[in-house]
Amino acid sequence: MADDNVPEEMLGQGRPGVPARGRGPNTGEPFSRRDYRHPAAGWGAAFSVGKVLARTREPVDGTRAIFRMNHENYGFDCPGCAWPDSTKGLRLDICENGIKHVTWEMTPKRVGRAFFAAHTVTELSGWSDFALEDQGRLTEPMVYDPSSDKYLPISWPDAFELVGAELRKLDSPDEASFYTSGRLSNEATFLYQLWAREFGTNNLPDCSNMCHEASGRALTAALGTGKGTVDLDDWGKTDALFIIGANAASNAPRMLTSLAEAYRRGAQLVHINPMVEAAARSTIVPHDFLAMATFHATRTGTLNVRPRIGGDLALLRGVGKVVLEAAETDPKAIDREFVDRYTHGFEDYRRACAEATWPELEFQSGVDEARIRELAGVYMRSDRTIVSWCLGITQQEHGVDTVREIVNLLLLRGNIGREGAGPCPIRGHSNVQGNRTCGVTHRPSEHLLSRLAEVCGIDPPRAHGLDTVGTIAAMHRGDVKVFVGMGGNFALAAPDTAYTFQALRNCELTVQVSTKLNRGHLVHGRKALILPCLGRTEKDRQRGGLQGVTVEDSMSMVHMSLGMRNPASRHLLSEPAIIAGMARATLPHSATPWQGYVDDYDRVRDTMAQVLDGFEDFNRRARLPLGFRIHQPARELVFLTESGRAEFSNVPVPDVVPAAGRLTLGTMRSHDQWNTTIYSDDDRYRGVKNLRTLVLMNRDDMRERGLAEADLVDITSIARDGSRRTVHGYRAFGYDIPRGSAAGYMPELNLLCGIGDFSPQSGQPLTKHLTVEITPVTARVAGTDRRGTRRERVPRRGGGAADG
Ligand SMILES: Nc1nc2c(c(=O)[nH]1)N[C@H]1C(S)=C(S)[C@@H](COP(=O)(O)OP(=O)(O)OC[C@H]3O[C@@H](n4cnc5c(=O)[nH]c(N)nc54)[C@H](O)[C@@H]3O)O[C@H]1N2
Ligand SMILES: Nc1nc2c(c(=O)[nH]1)N[C@H]1C(S)=C(S)[C@@H](COP(=O)(O)OP(=O)(O)OC[C@H]3O[C@@H](n4cnc5c(=O)[nH]c(N)nc54)[C@H](O)[C@@H]3O)O[C@H]1N2
Ligand SMILES: [Mo]
Repeated sequence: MADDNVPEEMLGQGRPGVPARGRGPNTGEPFSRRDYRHPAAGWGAAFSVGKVLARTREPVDGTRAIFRMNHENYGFDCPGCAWPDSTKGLRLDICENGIKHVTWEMTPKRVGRAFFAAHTVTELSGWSDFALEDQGRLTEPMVYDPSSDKYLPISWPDAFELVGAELRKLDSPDEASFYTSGRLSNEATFLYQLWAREFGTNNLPDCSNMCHEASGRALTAALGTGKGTVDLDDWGKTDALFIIGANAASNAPRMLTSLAEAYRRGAQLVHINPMVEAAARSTIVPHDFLAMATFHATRTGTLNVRPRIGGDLALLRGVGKVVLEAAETDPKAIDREFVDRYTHGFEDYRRACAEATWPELEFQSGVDEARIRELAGVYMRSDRTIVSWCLGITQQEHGVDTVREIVNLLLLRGNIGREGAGPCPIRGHSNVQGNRTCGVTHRPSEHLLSRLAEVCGIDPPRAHGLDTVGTIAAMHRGDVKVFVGMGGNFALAAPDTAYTFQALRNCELTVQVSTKLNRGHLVHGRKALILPCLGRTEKDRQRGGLQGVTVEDSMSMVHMSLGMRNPASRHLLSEPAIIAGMARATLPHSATPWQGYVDDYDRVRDTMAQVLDGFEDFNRRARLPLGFRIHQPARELVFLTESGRAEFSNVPVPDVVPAAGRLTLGTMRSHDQWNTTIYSDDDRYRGVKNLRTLVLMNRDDMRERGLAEADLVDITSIARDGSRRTVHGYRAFGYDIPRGSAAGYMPELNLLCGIGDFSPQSGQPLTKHLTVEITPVTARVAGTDRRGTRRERVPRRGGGAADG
């Protein structure tokens, strides 16, 4: 086919009538979708793990690594997610997706200089994203050569000098932006932000800007802390757990263990989600060998409440309304003493609840009054309640307000600062929380800046910097000229793919510190570097000996992670070494002991202990068997807010209902992907095989559009500025989802998220809230009828025969 090198087209742009291909392997096997009825994890997970280990062709080493993962004392921290490790000592606390994630990093395949010599960037641009990552681990630094359109080897010193020279050339340090993805260790994070701030900018966008920014902002405003207040022991003591807007079985599978344990204890497990995800049903916990052998499943949900997309605030307001009504006759319905002693703004919140009418709450939430009352009943009968949430709440226009509404409810019954109770955001990347704790933020506090000035002797800029969306817009305008990506896959993770690609291409220099080849290496600036680094599983040897790094999990536990494998290539450097190399080249007169820091990470930790609150005696405490928990004032009922109390909020219930003919589309992950890394085109728990370019719709919404199962559709988003973006050739499937709501996969559907469509409250792109029109295909594929399309083979590319 002539269009082989146009990835945008294979993704469904510009080719009406042709089935779109996703960013996964596109094996060409027939696709299907049917309901999955088995328990989560269990044998489905075991088989899937077996397949992955077989594919990496090293089951023995793979298995050994897994047995070291997340163990107290000298394991490496699973890079899969930020769910905390069990504190009950040695226990095989692992999950299917963690194993996939680790073995993905441990692949024996390598992308060396011969590979780059054989392929131009233009050619590689036609490969699928799966095919790019599937080439294996990067082995040495590479620089883009425009004359041959290829990447050529470059020495580390020359690479550093190129970065330094480009940065020194800028008119202002604010013409550079320094992105982080949440994998980076605490030590590397600290050095990274030190480099950016010593250089002179707070342009430190991170993946949090697309992830839990809303949670941080809301919790800070309400409780004076950016983090949740509960830990895993609290999960073991709670009476009621609310899990809102999360697909835990796929994205935090180790949570299944806690849910199963809670169920056995008799706790209520409420799932609030437009879709009934696998974790809302039952599980066979993989390390419960007896259950595995006898197929004995444990329930992991006791109540499902299914709001429309964006309907959570109205739903939670309704719960508050019921609780406050009950309090009029039953003083125990709320914890009046707690409210009086520790909170502020209660009367205004009470009024907001009283003024909200049931028709409005039902319409905006999509849940009827009886169900809301049932939910409130569960809440009122529970003495200790934990509310946890993830992206279904945060990637919304009203994400901050909704997290605050969660806190409102918790405050009503004093569910903070007590065992078994509190707010619990479920973070994504394994160290995304640590990145923020250790200084990566475009809105640093005056306190952090003055500590940095005093301890590190730098003069950090005081003005706030650019976040992710702000960085993209500034690159697009030409105001940011150098982009450094410290991990991650900015090009695909960010919204408005076409706009973001252009923004990156406008740069003078793009630098990507990565472990694997990805789209960000192909969508680059005039000059471009790929700098390969050690992965978390690998030994990090420096002059001072073997080094460990620390990470912080979702529940503020900080602990050591020690790599155990030999590096994928002897040319790899650690992330701290790469950062220090770039920093020295950028700041030739710097008084910061960059080399000393790299020689021995204890020295970085000693400095961190002086700069960061809660890191006192860092080196010793990091080496405790289970690490340590960062002191959390809100947990002790100390609220670092202006009023010194926990703050109620009282915003009006927002209008989230799509206009007639339109739907709200949320983008989400499949079971077989890790953000932009896609392992296969299957989504087991949603019963999908071999297809990513799909949209799950309510069956009545399909009927209304004349759509039958698996029909090809065009999806057009309508941005707030009125601009439209279309993907062609997606397939519609009927799914148990509320009317007016629809779902499809990220990162493919980032094509539809306009750059201006972010929440003014958090700056987060509205990737769970795209306003779309879904219509039958505008042209028919020659030779296929409506139903016959099921059998049709999607053309192969990328990882297929041509380049595999
Ligand atoms: N295996 C694996 N693990 C991961 C990741 C991965 O890609 N793969 N990614 C990691 C990262 S960075 C993150 S942030 C987390 C993400 O973890 P999740 O938040 O679970 O990620 P999503 O797949 O985006 O799923 C969002 C969920 O929100 C629901 N939802 C959508 N809209 C709404 C709404 O309006 N209200 C409510 N109540 N629910 C809604 C969807 O139905 C879906 O269940 O997982 C982390 N862990
Ligand atoms: N439409 C839509 N878009 C979204 C989301 C959504 O739900 N919908 N979710 C958003 C969220 S929650 C997040 S967190 C972002 C994720 O955005 P990112 O964090 O930028 O993306 P990842 O896919 O996690 O990054 C994968 C890349 O990280 C590199 N990598 C892996 N391990 C290491 C390592 O140890 N060191 C280094 N230096 N590099 C490494 C590899 O090269 C790999 O290709 O995406 C956001 N984008
Ligand atoms: Mo995330």
